Amino acid sequence: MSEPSEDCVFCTIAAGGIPADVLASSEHSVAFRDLDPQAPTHVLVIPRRHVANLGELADHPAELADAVVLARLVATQEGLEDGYRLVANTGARAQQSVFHAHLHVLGGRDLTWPPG
Ligand code: D5M
Repeated sequence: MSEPSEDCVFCTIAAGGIPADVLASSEHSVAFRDLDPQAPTHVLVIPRRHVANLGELADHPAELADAVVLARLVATQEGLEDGYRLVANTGARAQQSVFHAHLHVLGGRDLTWPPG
């Protein structure tokens, strides 16, 4: 599960194999704009490591922390100091559609609660 997968679109983005609007990167993580934005700012932060979801990334705490730090950097770069949301859909029932761990960074509008 942790090997890069040719079949995984986010592994391919992390390897530079397909274009993405990359905003920032770090030792363990890459941040790029979501193709289907749900807010004025909608960025995905992914670990370079292929794991299925954020819960699995918690087995690698330094990499989990690296992703959160990169998400905070992106939020700052995007001017989201008034508020932003980090979302990690985990599992099919939570509408996860890409099974490579990722954090959604959402902001730039008033976000409602609860989510659907
Ligand atoms: O979110 C998966 C997200 O990934 C969804 O918002 C679309 C986005 N996506 C899928 N393919 C790409 C590429 N190639 N570039 C940018 N964004 C992409 P989930 O939480 O799994 O539903």
